[in-house]
Amino acid sequence: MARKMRTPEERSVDPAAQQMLIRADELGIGTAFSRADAMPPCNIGAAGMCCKLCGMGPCRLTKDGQTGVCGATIDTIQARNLIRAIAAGSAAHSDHGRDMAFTLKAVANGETEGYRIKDVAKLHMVAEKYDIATDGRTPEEVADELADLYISQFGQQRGETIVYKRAPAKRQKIWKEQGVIPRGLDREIVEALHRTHMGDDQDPEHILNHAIRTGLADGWGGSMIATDISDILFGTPAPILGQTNLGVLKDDMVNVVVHGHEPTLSQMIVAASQDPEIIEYARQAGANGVNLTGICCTANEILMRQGIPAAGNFLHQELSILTGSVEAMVVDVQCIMQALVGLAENFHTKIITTSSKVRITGATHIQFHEGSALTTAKAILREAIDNYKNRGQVEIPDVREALVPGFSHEYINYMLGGSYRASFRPLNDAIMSGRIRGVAAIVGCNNPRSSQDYLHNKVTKALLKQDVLVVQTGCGAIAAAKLGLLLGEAGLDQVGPGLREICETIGIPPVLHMGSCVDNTRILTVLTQMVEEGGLGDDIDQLPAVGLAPEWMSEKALAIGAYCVASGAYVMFGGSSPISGMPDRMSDSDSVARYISEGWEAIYGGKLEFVEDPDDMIRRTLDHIDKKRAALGLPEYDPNRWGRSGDRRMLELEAMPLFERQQAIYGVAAD
Ligand code: NFS
Repeated sequence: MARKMRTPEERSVDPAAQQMLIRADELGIGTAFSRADAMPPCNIGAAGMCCKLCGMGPCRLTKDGQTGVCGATIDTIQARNLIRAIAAGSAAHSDHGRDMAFTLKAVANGETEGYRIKDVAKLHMVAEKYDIATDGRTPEEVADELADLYISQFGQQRGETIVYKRAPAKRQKIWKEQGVIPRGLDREIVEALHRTHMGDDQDPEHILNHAIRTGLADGWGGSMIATDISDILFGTPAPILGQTNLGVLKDDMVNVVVHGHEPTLSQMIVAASQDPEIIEYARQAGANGVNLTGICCTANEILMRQGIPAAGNFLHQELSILTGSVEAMVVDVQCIMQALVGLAENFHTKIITTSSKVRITGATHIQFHEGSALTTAKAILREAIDNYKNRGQVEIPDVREALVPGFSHEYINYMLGGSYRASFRPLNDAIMSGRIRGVAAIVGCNNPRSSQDYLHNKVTKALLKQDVLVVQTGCGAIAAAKLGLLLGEAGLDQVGPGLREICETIGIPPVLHMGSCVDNTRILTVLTQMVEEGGLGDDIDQLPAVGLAPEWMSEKALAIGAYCVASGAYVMFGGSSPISGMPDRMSDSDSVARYISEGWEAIYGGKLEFVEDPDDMIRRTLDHIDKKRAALGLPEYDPNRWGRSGDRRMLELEAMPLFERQQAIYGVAAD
């Protein structure tokens, strides 16, 4: 029987994507969307009912009470599969952090080309958290000591890693009592693999307890290190105007798309693309210069620091090549589809790999080293420029949207109070009064199994209407940006009255773009600062806040979910559940799904759930926020109380005749 192939409108809600999917069909070229249609997920593996950890299997546990050849139960198998995914996600984020730490060390010792310590204030701020002396020392001396400290965290064998000390005091105590503070970042990941080797840890709860420790090695470890060092080397983000979607590609310029995750390479390509010698080289090739754009989180890194346009999120990597306008797609690590090389063969696009960890058969490899970073970046751009003459027919969708990214936690603190009285007080007050009902972090990937951006945007729009302030990172942020929700006033007609007042008063969009996926740690810092500001309890689990990954697909997302739960957050994943098992599992008191929800909530105050229906996800979010508000003794959320102040009210008043205006303001008309 022929499988149902979805229409372009069913595959993505983004008109630029739809246009490229029509082009793909016309040209007879496959994409992740068509491959997803042609190959439904294995219903045994997708539900976590398959164990392939040894050569006696793979075992498929499809009947009640069935075990694997070794006797493993479905709960043990699901717990093992889940922790392995969390370990892989933590490994990816943490290895990124490690490379950043090595780069910082090299910069401190003058061993790199093109890098410098850009944000000395952030360097000092981070150093002081670990009692590294800053007085009378050069930035390089401080950076050298900080780099050594951070590098030591990865291979530490005993004791406690230090990053967790940035969490609220009460949270640290819970982690200590549970024995889940990572000893060393690598050690926890190795132990997750050891425990899940055939014949080791078989108690599902015991396995999942280590999943928390492995996740913490990411969130309060490798990812936080990556964010810190990116800010120190490339600058702490602040709001900047940017653009997104495929319409940022140019038909008269050499288009270079950087794709992947690490800012070390992309930042150098930004620098090289502005070099007069490179611009001249492009002119000689008949182009109007080099147009640099990004995909995935490397896009977020350069979008929020330099305003470099983002060609799109995860599912746009193939679609950007389908425009026929991309001379080179330069990739480093993570979220890179192997299909790119085959797809690019239909056009002139060169796929250039650059990391010692990632090669793709058929791609061009240009090895990137920090020691010759700028030279390599220029060589990559020359390769792209030389390819401009090979361009064939081009079709770039005329679809783009402006956005204002760059809301680092430092900037949020500053914007709420200014330089001299920077504070989270106004945010806490707005939540306490009920103008802001609560906070939702909507993060994570695109997944071609659902309609691209649909779940992200459905949940985001619904929560904004309910006066929930939304913060975003990664591909979710780009999904909302394409809708115009990341652009001040443009998004404000779509939000509730209380939130609107706050956005107008402070001058912010209703959705705050906080960066790449490793920058989910900025959200942890914001939540910690909200706790420390006072009035909203004394730990993260008391905040009216929820974390959502509506279109998740990567193991990194599961690692983020684990550390957010460990930090006290209610986390929901959309799409399919890798631990759903048989349909009646949720009623089984032993089920893994129940344990990571109710079991983890009893210990950490946070819980992880997989919720397929977006309306259910929205309802649960609002219920949770209201429950937390009630527990804090805050007034019940009432949208009718707000909306009569802020810019809109000022405009209304200005439009009134003097007499009416005075009556509206003072209740009586002045003489
Ligand atoms: Ni996060 Fe960023 Fe996107 Fe998902 Fe991939 S790019 S690190 S994993 S797909 S959000």
